[in-house]
Amino acid sequence: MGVSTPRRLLLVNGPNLNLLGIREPGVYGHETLDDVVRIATDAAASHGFEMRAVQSNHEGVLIDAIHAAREDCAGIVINPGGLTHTSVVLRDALSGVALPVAEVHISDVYAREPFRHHSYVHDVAAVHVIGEGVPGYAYAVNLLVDVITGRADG
Ligand code: CA2
Repeated sequence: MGVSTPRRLLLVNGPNLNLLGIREPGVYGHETLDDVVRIATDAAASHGFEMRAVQSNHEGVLIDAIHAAREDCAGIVINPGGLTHTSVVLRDALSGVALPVAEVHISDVYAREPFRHHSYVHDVAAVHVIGEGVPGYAYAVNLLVDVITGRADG
């Protein structure tokens, strides 16, 4: 990690993840988006990193937050929601800012419908945590910090 690497991460949650804990608990569990933010923020703090969290149902808001991270974040933890499977635009934003990325999915997308098996984000992410539930966000933070600090290459 360089002397000027910011000790801050960006947590991005995509469309519909504001419904966590409210709908479809059989798929996504009972924890809410607030729980996700707290779990990820605590994991970041355990490594001396701050967390900035954004959730939006609007692709452009997510793109703007990713671009802004270039200024003051060391890496991005992202659950793109359904945009995972559709968005070249989101992939280009992540690739364009050239920060290390951790891709998180609460559910095991590979055990679900075939259209969830492809991720446009997959090969721009250094870390993948899939199907580990909400605790997966903490695992993703830990692995991403390893990448940022040079303890692992993904
Ligand atoms: O498993 C994941 O984390 C997903 O990224 C969640 C997305 C889905 O499209 C991906 O295939 C896998 C869906 C996010 C919507 O979340 C909801 C939560 C509660 C109720 C309804 C939707």
